[in-house]
Amino acid sequence: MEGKAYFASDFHLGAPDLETSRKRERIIVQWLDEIGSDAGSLYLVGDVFDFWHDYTHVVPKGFVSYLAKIKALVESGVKVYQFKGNHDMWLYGYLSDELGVEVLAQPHMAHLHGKTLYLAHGDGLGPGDYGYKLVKGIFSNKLCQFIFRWIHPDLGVPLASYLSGQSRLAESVANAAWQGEDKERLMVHAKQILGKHLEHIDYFVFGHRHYPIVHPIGTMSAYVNLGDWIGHNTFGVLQADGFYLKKYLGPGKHMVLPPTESPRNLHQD
Ligand SMILES: [Mn+2]
Repeated sequence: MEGKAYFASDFHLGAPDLETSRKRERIIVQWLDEIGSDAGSLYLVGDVFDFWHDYTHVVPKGFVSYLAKIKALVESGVKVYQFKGNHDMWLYGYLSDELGVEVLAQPHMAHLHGKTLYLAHGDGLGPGDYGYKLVKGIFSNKLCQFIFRWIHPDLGVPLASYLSGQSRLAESVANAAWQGEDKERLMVHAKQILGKHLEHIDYFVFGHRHYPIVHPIGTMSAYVNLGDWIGHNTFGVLQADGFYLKKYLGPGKHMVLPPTESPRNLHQD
């Protein structure tokens, strides 16, 4: 039997401080432990780390129980994918070499349980957002990456973590409420892809937005945002009878979030 496919994003491990992050890491590891029993694949849809940089000989401190759990899942036969997010785009090879995770930088199509999925972290997709697209261009620039690599980690990591926190705060203010179907960039992006893609797509699954929702596109497709593990602890699961967005409530407990016709503001609960 085909194992279930699980989806989660935006753990932002490391933020806003070590103590808070460790508490969140424990909950995430507990959840990973539970899904290990029936998972065939796990898609980590970006911003797993609030900041990450692969140096040639140095690994950023922290996240040991999380990294060990991911390695254990891979070794038990779960296929683990991790998208680069806007906070952790500097993954060069550590996660793939050391943990056996497949790192993805571009939108990815998956065929699972008879469904077709379009997956992406979501940063820089859709109309507008030119300021961010410029910043992403700079961070993706080989010369800038080369220069950052030569800043001592004791200086470079706190500096980048600070900038990462600033950008996360700016995003969370801008993203507080649902903008409406025609203004939500990832929703617009999904509709554009659906319009020009030859193959039917059942689910568009993104992170980045930190707003958990399943919202229909026409009658045959849906936009899914996985939310985050800062305030929502939400995840997706695709199994034989369809896709569910769920909220993890603690050991052994989760609830299904119903698909919406008109989005409710989950930030209030
Ligand atoms: Mn994020």
